[in-house]
Amino acid sequence: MHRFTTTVLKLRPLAAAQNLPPTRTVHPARWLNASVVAEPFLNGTSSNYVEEMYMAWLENPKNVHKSWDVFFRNANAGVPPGSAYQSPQPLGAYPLVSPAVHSVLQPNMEKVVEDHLAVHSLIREYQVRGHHVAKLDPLEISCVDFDDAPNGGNSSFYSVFSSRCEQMLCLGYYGLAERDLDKVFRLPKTTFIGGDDSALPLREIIRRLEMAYCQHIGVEFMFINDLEQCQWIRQKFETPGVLQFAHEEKRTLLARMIRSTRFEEFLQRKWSSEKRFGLEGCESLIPALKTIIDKSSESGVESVILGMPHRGRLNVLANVIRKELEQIFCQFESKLEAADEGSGDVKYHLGMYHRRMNRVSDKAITLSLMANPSHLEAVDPVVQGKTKAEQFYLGDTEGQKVMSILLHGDAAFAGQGIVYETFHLADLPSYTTHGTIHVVVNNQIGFTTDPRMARSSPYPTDVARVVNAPIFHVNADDPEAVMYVCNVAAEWRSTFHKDVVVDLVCYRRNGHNEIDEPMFTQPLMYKQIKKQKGVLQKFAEKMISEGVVTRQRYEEEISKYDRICEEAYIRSKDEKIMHIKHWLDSPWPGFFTLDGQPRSMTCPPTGISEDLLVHIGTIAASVPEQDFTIHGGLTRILRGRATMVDQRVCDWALGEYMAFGSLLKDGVHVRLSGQDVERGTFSHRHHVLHDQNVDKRTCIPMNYICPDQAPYTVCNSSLSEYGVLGFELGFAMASPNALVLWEAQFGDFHNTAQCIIDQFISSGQTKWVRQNGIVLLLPHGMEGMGPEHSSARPERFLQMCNDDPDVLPMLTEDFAAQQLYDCNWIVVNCSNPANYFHVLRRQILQPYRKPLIVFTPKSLLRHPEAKSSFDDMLPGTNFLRVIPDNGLAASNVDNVKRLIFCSGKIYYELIRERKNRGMDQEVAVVRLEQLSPFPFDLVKTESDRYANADLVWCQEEHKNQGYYDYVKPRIRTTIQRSKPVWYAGREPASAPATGNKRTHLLELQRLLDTAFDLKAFDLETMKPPHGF
Ligand SMILES: Cc1ncc(C[n+]2csc(CCOP(=O)(O)OP(=O)(O)O)c2C)c(N)n1
Ligand SMILES: [Mg+2]
Repeated sequence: MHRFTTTVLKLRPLAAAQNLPPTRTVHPARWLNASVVAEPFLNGTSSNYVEEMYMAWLENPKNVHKSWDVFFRNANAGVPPGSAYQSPQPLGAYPLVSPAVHSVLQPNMEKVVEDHLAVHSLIREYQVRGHHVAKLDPLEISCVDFDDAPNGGNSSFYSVFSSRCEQMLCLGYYGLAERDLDKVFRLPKTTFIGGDDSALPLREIIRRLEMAYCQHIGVEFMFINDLEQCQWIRQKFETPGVLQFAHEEKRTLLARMIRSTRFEEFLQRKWSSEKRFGLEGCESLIPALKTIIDKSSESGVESVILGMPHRGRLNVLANVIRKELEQIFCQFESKLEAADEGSGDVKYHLGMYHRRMNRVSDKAITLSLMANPSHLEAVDPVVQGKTKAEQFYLGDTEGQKVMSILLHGDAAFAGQGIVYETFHLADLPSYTTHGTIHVVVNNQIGFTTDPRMARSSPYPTDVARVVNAPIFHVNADDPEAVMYVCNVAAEWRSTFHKDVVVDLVCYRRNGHNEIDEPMFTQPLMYKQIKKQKGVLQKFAEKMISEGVVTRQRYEEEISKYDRICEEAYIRSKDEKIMHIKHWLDSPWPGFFTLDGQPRSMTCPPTGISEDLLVHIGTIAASVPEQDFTIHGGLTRILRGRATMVDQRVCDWALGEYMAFGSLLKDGVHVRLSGQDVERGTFSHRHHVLHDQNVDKRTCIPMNYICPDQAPYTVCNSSLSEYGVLGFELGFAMASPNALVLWEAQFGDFHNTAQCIIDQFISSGQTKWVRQNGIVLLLPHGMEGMGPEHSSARPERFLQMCNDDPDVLPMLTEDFAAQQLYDCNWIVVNCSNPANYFHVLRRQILQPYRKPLIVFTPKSLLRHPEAKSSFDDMLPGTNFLRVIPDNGLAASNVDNVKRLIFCSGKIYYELIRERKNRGMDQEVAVVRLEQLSPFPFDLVKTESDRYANADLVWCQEEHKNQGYYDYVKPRIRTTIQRSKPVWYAGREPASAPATGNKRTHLLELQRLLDTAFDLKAFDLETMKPPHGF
């Protein structure tokens, strides 16, 4: 941690620190009248001080010293500059300076002002930088020098504290001297150290500042721009006596420390060779969390959603969430049989949901700990999304009922970018959760790496400064200080509804896990740790010496908790089966049957009535608010929509409108989030209309479908994929009755959210038995836009699908539904608006939830042929997993020489080329709209139908990309390997697309040539890339 030198060096004014002569800032005198301002001695920073005096004088002349009274009277009466000041009365009458000093000082008003200013600066310096010298580190080691480089390498490893008050030299930096210590100074309004006193001797001022800012709590807050918030914090930490607790509170704290400490010791005794990522060295985390929860419950919070990493997770489950101990202990038993699917790694990854009474507030509270992957901090945005959703469904617009707590390790908090991305959601209207409490287990190490090598900022918490969150550093070896800070953090959240950070500065008694040897890499630190008395022992001794508990009572408490653990341990032996469903963090009551099955296995038809299509289409073409001026270009777009409704057709945007509008009408909340989604990256959507004359006046026609509809949320997000996708995933987790969609600006950018896709979306259900119906809209297509704006990387999504390429499933009647139920996610590329409409509706109407990946079009958004008739959306119609050829080829199947399977936009290039070549009878083109789960049944029907044709997979993507590697083995399995599956497409490449338009068109023509060259795959003449 810090290099703790002395206040002498640390709290000197910055100018002195830089070896520059002290400078004075000139502030404009804001409210002083002109003749006061013109006084020659009131230059520089003294004007601040005088302003304060002047305000006090205005209130009541008696508020200031007689000399100031005379001065202000004269100045106000217009006495010329330099003459308003008159020497004060003999010093004996001067109330602010102690009599001993008065007798020796000559009246010198300028010196008085300067001394006051110096004292004010000193106070401010403590407020700004007191945390630099606070005794935060239980180990008293250091590696950061605040005034030099962030990770000062020249610092001594161990440092010595010395009492600031004795180091009077520091006063020299402020122009004060030891003889000033007993002078009395008026306190500025920006401090609360005086309590009821408005003036104090300098010695006492320093003592109180030391108590407030330089003990076990380091308060970092002066960067906050809001004066009220700064005042609030100053009051919480400066008011004399704030850190005093009643005996009852101390006893509760001790009991919590006992549980936290003895729980780890119990695990260590029973399973000494098991990893558990114990909390030893930071046992006060448990009372910290409990304090936050108690205080929040008192202020009305009913649901707390927690996200946390490995460190102390078992302890949190046991002592905060209150999972039955036997359920935890039995996880160490390797013979447990799994009752349901799931990765089985319960201890460190599964979540928990528990509703119980809070004993302190006497109110019910729900605690959920979110399941999370090993990927540190990845759960942060997911927690935020779920919190937001719960707030949304409860109508909790201020976050008074639902809140989140995020726990972090010091290395991960500083190192992982997702922390920053999550912080930036904190104040955005559609993403704010109205304040998160962050708790950092700052054990000053990450695995084997110490902070000097792991971060460039002095604290691991500096990232929080971007959102003006106050940061409370606290020595975790002082449970009372921890409790105090946590109380303030919870109060801060309930007062300001903003983020706050509690930095528990602690140590890690063992290695990264209990079987790691830390001395290999941190020998000095661990020599120190070995000498360190346990925090419970230290705290208990303090409590006993203060008479809070007797030693006997303390020992009884310990034996009582040990007995509880022992009894649970015996019961845990009876647990033979593990029910992962008991570890769900987000149950969906009523959605499944009692034993967790879907209520049915079929999906009703997804079409809607003509009337509804017309109604929604009309809304989509209208401006439902009075006197609302829209842009002329938009008027044309809306007129176009009205024409489409008249002609009974939909383009892509209208098809989406129909899906959203019809679900909203049925009470299903729809939330669409992502970068620029309101208008749509390609300017096709326009879900939010902007009045051209009135700033910020907007209208969302989708919220005018019908009076009792569900609300529609459409929100442009921050420019973050990882954070926002994680957030929407969390939002979708809260309820199955919502269509939650995240759209990438271009599909290419989804990979900055890869962790959410890999760890949560593709594998979440398998690992954590938790379904999720999130929809990813990924604009995709080779359109000559270069390697960064062309591919949503279908190959990657398909590679993660769980269906077996080599096994032809039983093609039973409910095959399609069963397949959907069994899959880990659904991957589609719809070639027309009707199919997009159906697949979105199916997402909600099917009786289970699966993530849906949609490769969405760009140029097809406006392609005249990529429109759908209302007929394809009426009752009885459905999503088409495969769209057969319906042209000349289909009516004369025996003459068809080639069957081309394809997916997405290439279909339109293929049929254009086929027409140009006059090959409509010879070549059939069949579209795979649902790529995964693979429609074995329908592919079989199509390949059987064209028995004389050879089979080609055609794609516009490069051969090692797109769909080829996924579809080829599955088509081969479907046709029982009776024929080759030829390839027509771009050659393998490392980048997804060329940036050269000419090359792009050339490549396209070449692949079309291959697709329609009926001799291309003659074995004798064939060239390599098309091999089967
Ligand atoms: C994203 C990610 N990278 C790497 C790891 C491997 N890893 C597990 S714990 C750990 C150290 C974490 O240090 P810190 O955040 O300080 O937590 P601590 O273990 O000290 O409590 C690392 C690097 C991981 N789990 N996640
Ligand atoms: Mg750490």
